[in-house]
Amino acid sequence: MKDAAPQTIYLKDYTPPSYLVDSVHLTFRLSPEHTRVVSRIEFRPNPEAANRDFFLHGEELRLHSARINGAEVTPQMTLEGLTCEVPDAPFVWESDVEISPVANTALEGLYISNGMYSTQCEAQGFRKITYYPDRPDVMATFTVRIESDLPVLLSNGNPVAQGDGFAEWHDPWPKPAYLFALVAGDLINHPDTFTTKSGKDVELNIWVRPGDEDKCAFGMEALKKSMKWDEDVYGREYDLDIFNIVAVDDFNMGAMENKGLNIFNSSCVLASPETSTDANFERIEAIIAHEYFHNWTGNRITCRDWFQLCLKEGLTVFRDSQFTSDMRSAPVKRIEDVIALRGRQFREDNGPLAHPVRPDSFVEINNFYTATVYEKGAELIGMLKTLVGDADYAKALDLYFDRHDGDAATIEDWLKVFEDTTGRDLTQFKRWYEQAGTPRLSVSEAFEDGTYTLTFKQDTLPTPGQDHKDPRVIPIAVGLLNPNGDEVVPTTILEMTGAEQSFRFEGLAAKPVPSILRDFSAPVILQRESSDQERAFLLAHDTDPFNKWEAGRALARSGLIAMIRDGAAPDTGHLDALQAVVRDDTLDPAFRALAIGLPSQDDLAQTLVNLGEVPDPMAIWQAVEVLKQTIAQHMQDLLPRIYAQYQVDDAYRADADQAGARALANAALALISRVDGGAQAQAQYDKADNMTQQLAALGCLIGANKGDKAVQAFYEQWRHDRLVIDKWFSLQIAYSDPDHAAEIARALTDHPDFTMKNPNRFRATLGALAGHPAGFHHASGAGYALLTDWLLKLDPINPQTTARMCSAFETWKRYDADRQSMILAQLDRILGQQGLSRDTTEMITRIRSA
Ligand code: 0A1
Ligand code: ZN
Repeated sequence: MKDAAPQTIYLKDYTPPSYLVDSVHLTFRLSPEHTRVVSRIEFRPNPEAANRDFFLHGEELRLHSARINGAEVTPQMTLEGLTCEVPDAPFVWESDVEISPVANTALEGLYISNGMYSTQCEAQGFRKITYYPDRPDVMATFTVRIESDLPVLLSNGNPVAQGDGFAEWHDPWPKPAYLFALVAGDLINHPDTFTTKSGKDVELNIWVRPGDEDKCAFGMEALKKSMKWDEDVYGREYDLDIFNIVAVDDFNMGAMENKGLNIFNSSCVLASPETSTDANFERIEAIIAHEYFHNWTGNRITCRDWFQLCLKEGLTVFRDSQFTSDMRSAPVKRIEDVIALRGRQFREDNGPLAHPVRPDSFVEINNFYTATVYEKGAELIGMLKTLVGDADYAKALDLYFDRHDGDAATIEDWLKVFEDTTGRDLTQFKRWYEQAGTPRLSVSEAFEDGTYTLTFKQDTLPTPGQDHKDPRVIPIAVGLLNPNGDEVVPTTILEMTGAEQSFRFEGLAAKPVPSILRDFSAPVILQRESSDQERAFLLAHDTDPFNKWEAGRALARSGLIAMIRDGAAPDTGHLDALQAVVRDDTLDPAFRALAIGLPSQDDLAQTLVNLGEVPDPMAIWQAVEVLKQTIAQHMQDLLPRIYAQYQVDDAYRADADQAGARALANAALALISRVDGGAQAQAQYDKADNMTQQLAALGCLIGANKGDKAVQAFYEQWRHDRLVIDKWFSLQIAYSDPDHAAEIARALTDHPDFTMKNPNRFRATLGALAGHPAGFHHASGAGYALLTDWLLKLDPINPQTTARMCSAFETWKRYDADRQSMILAQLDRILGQQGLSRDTTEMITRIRSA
């Protein structure tokens, strides 16, 4: 049956399930076109439920037979599942359904990727496997039998039996259906073991397609480190005999935390120095940790309903950030996280797709796996921790695990744990979960008789469906510096609760320079009139690494804005301050590499909007080009020295130290290429033995218009490696000049290696175009048209990936009338497509209604 008419689901309408499930037995007879799924499910009436309506979700299923307590029944089929008369007492439901994994291009439910069977059930994919109450508050133990000739047959939990053509698995931990997984294929494992702190041996495996077995070692180390870290820091031990990870090539997202059987997009687990960059290694380590940490925050304690998604995602992102900070450099991780937060979440919060961290309605839940739920959700946990302090945070988490183990919980449950631990009232804090939009925090200061006063005002612009905003509690970390650069007041947390509030610091000899929002203590936009002189002072003297970086960023931003708005020349004051940081050997090279980076073009566009201007993407691009060119010339003597100094002689290691050195050397190389015409980049390309150096050099060569030969050579070298070829697709677009970006992207979609069926390849190509602001927003409209053409082609095949990419259009209101009308025409073209998916319809409708 086809999709039901789009329906909005509201948090306020939540009702408990009518029937609960005690156990599930599934038998899969795998076949590409005619897989049979036989289920035996023990139901019992839920004493907490208000009614006895029996409904099972089911989509794209062929029902062969159904039985209740052994007697054949004929259910009534509805658009989204089935209903049936059932006893008002515990009963056994059995069904036999047929599905076609090979026809499943949406990659939700059971599908086939490169000859292997794989599943994706979050959020609502299980209903494409069998009839079931597919909601996270129905938790059950699962026993699974897989029948297939394929050599490797995996499911959740522990293996219980295995023989010729079958395997059986039992998961003793009750779980919702979204955590179900099954994998079958001709796979090779990279095995290891881990002994938990209480002495239990756990078998670990990473399963990959033949040929990829040399790319598992790093992921395995990351897994073991994650297991140890969760024991050491959160006291959480693993709870099964086996932990399996599988790499699959066709996957809509990064990875999935299925109980005991994590399934990964191969790009998020496979790694080798020759094929992966340092950034890839860092990301893989973080995602492996993220999925592993879900075992407690997500699986043992899950979400009552999908509105509570941030309960597991915000907390798990926060935990994986803590892990990365501990494994690598905490300041560098914080800066990277804030760059990502501003780039994706602030952008979302500021446009038509803005929604609260806990949304109160949705049409398609897959559209809410957003930067707001994930990244802002994690910021809220960080703020809570700052407000209650480390010791109470640890106590509250222990209570959370104690009190809610085995539950499908809510944000109310989460906050109550903190209230009970600390005696605090978190009513105001809860607004962070309920109100969309990024608060703007403006600051003014006064100094009199040794007393320094900071006055803050907060306000949040209206967002869709929310005109009025109440003040939120904001932890503002502040330090004060003396005019000579010494710190006179170390980091102090100011707790702002009102719309306007002042804080006093007494006994100061001179008017201090404030360092505000240290370590980015709250996800707000700080608005403070400040001079470039003061920014340069903080860049030189701030003891808080985040704010030191932030000062440099603010300097670059103000210089760029003056160039874009007033045609000003690049500010050499800024360049001298920057040069001092780049030269400072006492600073972490990774930090210095971040300090040379400029604000993104999207950040500059938004800054201009905040100043009441209409941004011109081409003018922004040109200003950035001019500034980079000027920096390159200004630092002409320094950069080759830095480049030489930070060459790594030791054998490649993917650790933070080596990665930092390579990042700084590559940042220098990018600038050097602007003055030497790419000579140094060519030399690096020719001798590179790792992807970090090879790819950076290739980018420089393309940027210097010297890339043709290397682009060709790179393809020949790597044509057998799909993950590297994804990079090849992206890079050519990312480094293209704006006048040709759409044309280059279009030509790449004609390349024989382009396929829209693989989400990674689609994102590498069309996502790269959407990520090139001056190319995508080119005045010709060619970028808009090309993306739309492909969204329309992809939607019937893979709605989820189509819908996610629609956010490329979310900033349309920023731009001039011509661009707006070109975008609107494309949005209408999308909405006009017959049979457009619910996912894409919701996204475009929300974007359009801005
Ligand atoms: N829960 C996973 C992400 C994920 C979400 C949805 C998916 O399909 C719609 C797939 C994966 C995580 O946070 O890693
Ligand atoms: Zn997650």
